[in-house]
Amino acid sequence: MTVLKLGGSIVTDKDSPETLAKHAIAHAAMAIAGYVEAEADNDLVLVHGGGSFGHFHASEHDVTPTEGSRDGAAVLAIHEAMQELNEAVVGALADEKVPALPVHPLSAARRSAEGDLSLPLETTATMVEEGFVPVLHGDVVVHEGAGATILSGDELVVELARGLDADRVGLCSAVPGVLDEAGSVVRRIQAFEDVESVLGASESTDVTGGMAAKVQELLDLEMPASIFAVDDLGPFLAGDAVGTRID
Ligand code: IP8
Repeated sequence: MTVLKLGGSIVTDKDSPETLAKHAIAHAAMAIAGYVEAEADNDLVLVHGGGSFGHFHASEHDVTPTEGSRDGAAVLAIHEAMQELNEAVVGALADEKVPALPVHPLSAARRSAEGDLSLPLETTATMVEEGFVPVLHGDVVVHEGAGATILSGDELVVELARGLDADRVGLCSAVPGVLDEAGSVVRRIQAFEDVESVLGASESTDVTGGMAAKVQELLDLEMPASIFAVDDLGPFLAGDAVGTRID
């Protein structure tokens, strides 16, 4: 099984509130359709990030992965923006005949007071077994003692990869991988210290931490993960080594 995240910077224009990156979504949907058609036996679970939908509303209402809100209207605004984005992604996949189905984490997940995420995966697993492609997304999540906080797509990727025993993980991002000081792609990362000095914070509004948080989460995984640009999505799905490999 492959768990693939389409970054918020791929599916939206991150600098303009609630703006879809329609061309990139269509391009990704086409690459995924080619894979699903050619590799019918290889299971796929998709996740997408928030971009200018979720992050815009999260920052409007000061909600982060640790700072929660009990304002129903604020939590709903963030969730509804993500639902709208999810509908666009699922719709583009459906247009390419990918049997994609939406999964909304808010309705099933919870975070404990200690910050631990629990997300029942039976529905997603059965979707996969029955030949569907579940499409989850970064969302708001009820958080014991804090109201609701932000659940990043990266956290979902880690949870899904472990819980569904995936063979590999892909993060399709706006950049061709993790870049070094000279702007070249770092081909392999095995420890955070290898890249600590070059990983800055994300420039656009991104409450969940940008590239440094991604690398840290992926290093904790048991299976290999790759970060690559949308042009490398087809080759990644075909099994090629692309972008930065984190293992
Ligand atoms: O873009 C964040 O997901 P991410 C989702 O994967 C929200 O960090 C609601 C901001």
